[in-house]
Amino acid sequence: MISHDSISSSRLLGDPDECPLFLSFYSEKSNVPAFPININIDVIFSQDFPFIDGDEYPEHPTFLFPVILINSSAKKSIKEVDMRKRSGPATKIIAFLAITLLASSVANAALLFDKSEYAARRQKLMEKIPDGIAVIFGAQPIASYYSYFQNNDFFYLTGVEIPNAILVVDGVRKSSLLFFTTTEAAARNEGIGVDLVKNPVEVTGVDRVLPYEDFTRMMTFQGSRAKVIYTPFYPEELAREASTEKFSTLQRNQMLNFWDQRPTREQQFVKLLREKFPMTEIRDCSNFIWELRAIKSPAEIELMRKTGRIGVKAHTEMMKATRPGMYEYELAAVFDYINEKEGARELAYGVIISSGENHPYVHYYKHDRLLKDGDFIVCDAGPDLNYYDIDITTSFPANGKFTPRQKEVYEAALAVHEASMKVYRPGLTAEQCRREVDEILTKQGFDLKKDYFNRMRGGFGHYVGMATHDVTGGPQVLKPGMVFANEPLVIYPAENLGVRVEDTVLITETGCENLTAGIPRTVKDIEDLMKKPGIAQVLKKAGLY
Ligand SMILES: [Mn+2]
Repeated sequence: MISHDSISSSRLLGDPDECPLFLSFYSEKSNVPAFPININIDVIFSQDFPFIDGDEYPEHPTFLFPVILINSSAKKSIKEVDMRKRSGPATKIIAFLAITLLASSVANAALLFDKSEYAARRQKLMEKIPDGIAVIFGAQPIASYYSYFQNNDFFYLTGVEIPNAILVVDGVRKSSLLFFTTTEAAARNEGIGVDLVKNPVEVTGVDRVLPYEDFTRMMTFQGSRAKVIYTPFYPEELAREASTEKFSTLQRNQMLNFWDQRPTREQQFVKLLREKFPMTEIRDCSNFIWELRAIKSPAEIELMRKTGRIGVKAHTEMMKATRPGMYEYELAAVFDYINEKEGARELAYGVIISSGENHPYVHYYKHDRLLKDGDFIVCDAGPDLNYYDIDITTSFPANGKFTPRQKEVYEAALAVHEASMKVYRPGLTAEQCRREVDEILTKQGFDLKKDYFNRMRGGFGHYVGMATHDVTGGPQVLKPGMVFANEPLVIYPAENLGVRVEDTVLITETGCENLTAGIPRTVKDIEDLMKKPGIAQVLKKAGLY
């Protein structure tokens, strides 16, 4: 195996102007731990390498190279290789051997959860569709420089991150079929476990795995015989999206826009199904999947606890680092840094910071204000760890010291938040929750006639899970396994003051659990925390920034 250094040096091969994609591949893949050497060729292109056939480099190649290997002692420059020539059979054999070598040297990433978890979810979906089949598309390859992100419903049912995969759940025969076509090396490029590609039935626990191309044949046969074909009518939910909100946005701006009128991908599929299978009923199954997603399993809860702990740490460090004279985006950067350092590679949503005149705008993503002495900050930010989100909001003074008015409003919000935590339990409705919260506040001596208590009552916020605004709406009646936001909020635009205290809460068998416990929340705790030097102050002291 060659070292990182020799991989780096191989980047020097070739002319960047002649071969930009090739070089970008290397700069992206320089963290690959090992490449096989001692293969008696300098460069191997797979047959799918996009610009082998093209006269120009494609701007957005969808499938990038299964294999490129460079002998560490290669003398030949890349530009000497005829890139337009397809690999011959001998090269393919060597490429295959190389892939096998590569595969054996890499630990295979398993699914996020045990395969039995996904089987149980598909089983529950089968029970909801006893009269038909459900067809669920995975996300397409992305046309941007982000890494691939599976859509939440597909990932929920399969744990599979392969682009352009299709899941068919058969409620009549009680079986699951997965369709995809990829290569081991393409999977490696996406960071997908090689074992998943080599032994997909074994790894995923579905009954059969077929090439993507066989989907049409299956539909020709099965589609016309099925009494009902179910498919999600709502748009697929990708990173930082919520399906129902996405639907409303697309409806307003695309489907009902006179100069656009394009259907969504899902609508187009429904239309095709209705045209091709006129005797078959086509029904929505979005809600069936969302009903399942609303109740979290023990494995999901464990992951969300971990995600919650990361969010707590990131919020605490961000608060600690805040001082007047900093820009809000510096706070966002601290959040982002701690989040990623702790292993959460994504944010659940762009960091929201409202301060000054921005308090009324509860989804202000630009975080571009320069913080002044006396400003009050509302920061809504959460990690996404392995497709699971956490929603947290902290409210604190930029200078680390509450004014009497900030303290008064903040403590009212905190009281509603804490009283809610005392009453959340299975069987509770939002109205009951409000009544019981009022009782607790009265007993604590709060005057409920105060304006802020009228604006801010106990209750339940939105669900939280794979999306921050998970599935549709929020709970009506609490059930064990539900996860939602406890987020009392009050805003006084004329005073440049807004307050929100938000944690992500799990309903247990007997009550609730704060998945984001541990954030300094009392006025004293926040003021004490902000007296300490945060990351920004430590960097400054060290002469950096
Ligand atoms: Mn929220």
